Amino acid sequence: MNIATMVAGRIPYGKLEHAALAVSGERIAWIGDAEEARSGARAAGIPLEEAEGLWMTPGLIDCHTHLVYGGNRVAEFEQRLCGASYEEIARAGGGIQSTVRATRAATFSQLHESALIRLRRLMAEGVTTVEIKSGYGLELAAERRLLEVARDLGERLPVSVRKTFLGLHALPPEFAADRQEFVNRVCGPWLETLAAAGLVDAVDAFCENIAFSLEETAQLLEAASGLGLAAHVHAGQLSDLGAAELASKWGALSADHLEYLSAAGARAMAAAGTVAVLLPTAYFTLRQTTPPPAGLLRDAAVPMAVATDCNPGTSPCSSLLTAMNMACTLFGLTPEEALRGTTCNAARALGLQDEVGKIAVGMRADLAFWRIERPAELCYGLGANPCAGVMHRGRMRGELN
Ligand code: DI6
Ligand code: FE
Repeated sequence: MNIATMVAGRIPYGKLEHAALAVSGERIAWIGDAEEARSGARAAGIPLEEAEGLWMTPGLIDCHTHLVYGGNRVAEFEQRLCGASYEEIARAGGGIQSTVRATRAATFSQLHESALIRLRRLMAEGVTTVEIKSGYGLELAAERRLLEVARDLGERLPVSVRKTFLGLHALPPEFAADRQEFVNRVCGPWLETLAAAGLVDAVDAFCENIAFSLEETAQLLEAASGLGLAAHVHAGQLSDLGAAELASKWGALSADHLEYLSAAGARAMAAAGTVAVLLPTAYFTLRQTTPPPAGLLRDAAVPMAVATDCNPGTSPCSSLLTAMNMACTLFGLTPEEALRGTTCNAARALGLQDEVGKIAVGMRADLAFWRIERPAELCYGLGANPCAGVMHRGRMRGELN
């Protein structure tokens, strides 16, 4: 076996306190004792990344973002503070539609430049995999541009990108008189074209009374399944339409948000293995008061993931550690659950559980190093960034700091 690097540090939650791993190519080839690794590395002349005293976790995974878009929504933020609700603004043609206008008007490089700033912030906090949704183009060319920006970011930067076609996000004004025609295009030629171009890992729909119905969402899930694509569903953010049940019925990888989730919905998710993606920074931004039923999800053994939902309207947040903090403080997750939510369970939400999200032999060597006293400190600080370094696909992004 060709060992390129070894790393020594502490692995949290019942794992090794004086651990080391060996990296071969992009993968973890061996895990064992730090002392053994040090002498082995010395004897064989293999470089050793000494992270003694630092904690090592799997590289963090942000499994739900909309980080490529044009413009911003700071004016709407002010309107909401003056009493307008998110739904009222959306119904008046603002909200998602204003970002759609700004996104359609933006060039590839403008979209790229603004997304890069947000992505770098995520990466600085130990993120090694990020899911990016389209959904602010809502016409074929603009949706394609968003997905191409997402792909390009993943090719240029040391981070793995999963691309999701959020075709059913909002109804664009040119289809106001013919919803069905819009849904047919999204689920037919647009999806087929984008998938054929290799730009779609999964689809998504905003299933909500201000957005798309259960029937419309089902049409997209059926089309995706016909093409062998995975699916996510924005479910139960503002009301319970039964979207979690629908997502489960179609074997979606995840149902996301879930502030309004019934016991039947949680049971359906458990039976289907659909991951609950919790988005506490969106809940916080909208000043919602009904948190997702974490106890119900826990009791039903539904895996819980935590993500930023990074988007200009409801979650202008590019800090996954902040989302982990709020998953604890607002939703009642334990720090260990929050960390599982951004590692192994987030990997599952993307269908990547055999690749990333765990420190184990055979998994990809995606690691984050932390200068903290104990693992719960990852969730403790607000605006603190204890990340001391990152390894992506077996290569350090820079020096440990
Ligand atoms: N749910 C959300 O929180 C975002 N999209 C969605 O389906 C909000 C999108 C926006 O307001 O721009
Ligand atoms: Fe979202």
